[in-house]
Amino acid sequence: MRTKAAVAIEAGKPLEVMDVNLEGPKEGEVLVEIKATGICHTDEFTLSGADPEGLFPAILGHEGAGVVVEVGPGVKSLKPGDHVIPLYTAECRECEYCLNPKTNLCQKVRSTQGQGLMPDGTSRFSMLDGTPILHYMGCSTFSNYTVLPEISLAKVREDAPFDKICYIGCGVTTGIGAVLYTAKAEIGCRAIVFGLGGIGLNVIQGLRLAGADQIVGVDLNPAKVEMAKRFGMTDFVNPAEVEGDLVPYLVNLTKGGADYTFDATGNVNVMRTALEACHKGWGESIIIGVAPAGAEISTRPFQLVTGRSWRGTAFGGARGRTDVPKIVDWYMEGKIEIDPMITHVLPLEDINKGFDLMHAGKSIRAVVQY
Ligand code: NAD
Ligand code: DAO
Ligand code: ZN
Ligand code: ZN
Repeated sequence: MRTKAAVAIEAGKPLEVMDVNLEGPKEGEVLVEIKATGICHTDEFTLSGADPEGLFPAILGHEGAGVVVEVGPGVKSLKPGDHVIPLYTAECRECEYCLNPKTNLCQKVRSTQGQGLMPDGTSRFSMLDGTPILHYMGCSTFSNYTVLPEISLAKVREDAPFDKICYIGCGVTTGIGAVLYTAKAEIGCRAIVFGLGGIGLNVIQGLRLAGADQIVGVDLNPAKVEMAKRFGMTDFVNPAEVEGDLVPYLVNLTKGGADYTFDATGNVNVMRTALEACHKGWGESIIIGVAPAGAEISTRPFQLVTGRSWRGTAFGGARGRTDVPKIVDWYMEGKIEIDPMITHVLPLEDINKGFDLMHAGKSIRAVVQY
């Protein structure tokens, strides 16, 4: 079949919206009509060339929601008409990783996904002249129709709006999951969130859900304050307005250091501050931000010797097929909010405007509706 898609031709160039060929689903695969897709910082990171694993030409996009159109041979858990959210972290429920409760990093399709291919080692997308186009993070949601492995799809309730729940495909789950699944934050904890963007705001609402007593937000952009307060931030710190070292300021503000800190900036200097602002003896710092290629983190080892822990999380530690449908339920039951964070809705033809808005720090989440 043919489908309309925004194709990343090469790093540093805007996406090109065009018709492309899409082959039908093979063994264990599913054809999905994407109804809405969010533009995440990570798509921009890849497009800009900062991601060393970025492959071209490719159809980017890893945050979406849609409807199953056709299932390939052997697919048992989904049928045409089912509503689904694509998962860039699959959940096969049988690999060594899925069977270990300590991780969500299913490895079943990991190697082919990293090469922009389906599990049989080939791509379903090509240009109209036959040039192959690669998949991206196993999802390629910047295409109206896409093919994914069955294990890379979470089946969700049918009354949930696509243009909102698409955000659960990355940002919402990453932020809330970092608090609930990775940190396992307790009622009454004190926390600091660095970076109040599309991920950090969801960390904040995750902390509110967990019953945190103090939620300190740190950002260089004061325009982020109003939204962060709405989601539960109790204190705001702009590092540019703090005289002297930020670490002792934050330790003092949190009465000895935070129980949990979260980096949602991707800046390695911020990551160090986040670790050192943790409480001596038990504070845990969770890295969510993806740093530029080749970047390294550092601190004095004594910070760890004296009981602080440095950790990281991908997709908020969520097991997609199990946890994503629950997060959709939380949204539908009013336990979490999504709507105010979707600041812009665009047609596919304007997808590059969504990237421009993100660059300018003017959007929290721009969503493309097909
Ligand atoms: P964003 O651009 O919307 O937000 C980043 C925020 O950090 C902005 O508000 C910015 O003003 C602030 N900031 C930048 N430098 C700062 C500094 N030095 N001190 C304080 N604040 C600073 O980005 P986002 O969509 O929220 O993504 C955040 C990070 O999370 C990115 O690195 C992204 O790649 C990563 N990410 C990780 C995962 C994962 O699974 N681990 C998933 C999605 C995104
Ligand atoms: O090696 O098993 C693995 C998983 C590696 C990729 C995990 C994703 C990391 C977060 C990237 C940002 C997500 C949008
Ligand atoms: Zn993302
Ligand atoms: Zn697995």
